[in-house]
Amino acid sequence: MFTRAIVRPPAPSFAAGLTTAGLGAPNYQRALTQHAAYCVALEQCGLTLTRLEADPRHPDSTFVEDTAVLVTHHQGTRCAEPYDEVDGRPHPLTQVVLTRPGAPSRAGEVARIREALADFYPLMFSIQSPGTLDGGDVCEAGNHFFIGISARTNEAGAQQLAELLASFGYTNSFVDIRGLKSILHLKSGVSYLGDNRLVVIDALANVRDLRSYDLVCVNTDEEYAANCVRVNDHVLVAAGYPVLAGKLRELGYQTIALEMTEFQKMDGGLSCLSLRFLKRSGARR
Ligand code: CIR
Repeated sequence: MFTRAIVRPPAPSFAAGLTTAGLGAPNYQRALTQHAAYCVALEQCGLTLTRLEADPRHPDSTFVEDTAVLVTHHQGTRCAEPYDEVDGRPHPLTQVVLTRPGAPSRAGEVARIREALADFYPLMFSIQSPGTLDGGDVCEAGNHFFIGISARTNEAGAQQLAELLASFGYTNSFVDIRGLKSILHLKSGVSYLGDNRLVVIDALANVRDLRSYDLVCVNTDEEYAANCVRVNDHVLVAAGYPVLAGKLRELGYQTIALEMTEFQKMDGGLSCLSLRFLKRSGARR
């Protein structure tokens, strides 16, 4: 369950961000419209948003997911502190790990996210040099985490996160995606839906640790849609990928389709556009 999300609209410099997509330059006005619709969808899923100001110094700063890993404890995992409360009921606790993005142009994005998260979580961990880690390479799947080793996340960064996760009571395994040219981050190709179910691209469907989950496979034509996001009772999916959307609805999920064309041009997907979490009771906001 999530109650909050941090979002940041694209800045006018958005088109100067990093990309390998080869789909042409994004249209800034359309990106703003798509981002606004994304925010409405999160609110429809019950989340209260912290909307950060756009940051033209960092063209990729709309992809806030890469700057932090938010770990929400579930029943049955060990945790150092008692469960937190929301609306008077016990709820799991969240741990925050600030990342050290693998692209030097994105390193400066973390400071603002640290500040925003400090309103909710004064205690935060950080990935240290020489480790690099992008949040898009971290896929929570129940009590287990998959950590992608990618062009952005190196082994040192993955190892640091693995040790932190172990101290929070989670298991983890690494998935090396450096040989897969079609995805930037692990979560470009894998999403966790809850209920022991993963959405995966065909190229990852044979990874041993992933196979212990129920897999919803995404065919090569719809690879971009594999980055979908379960938010409480809904699943956000990119518009224009009817096969995956149909499979999800058949499985009983309520889907919300969102236009993502301008973010796709910059290698971004749905999950990258928000940091979703559970508000701590007693938080300053
Ligand atoms: C980048 O290359 O870093 C951005 N243009 C896209 C980041 C997308 N983030 C993600 O998949 N988690």
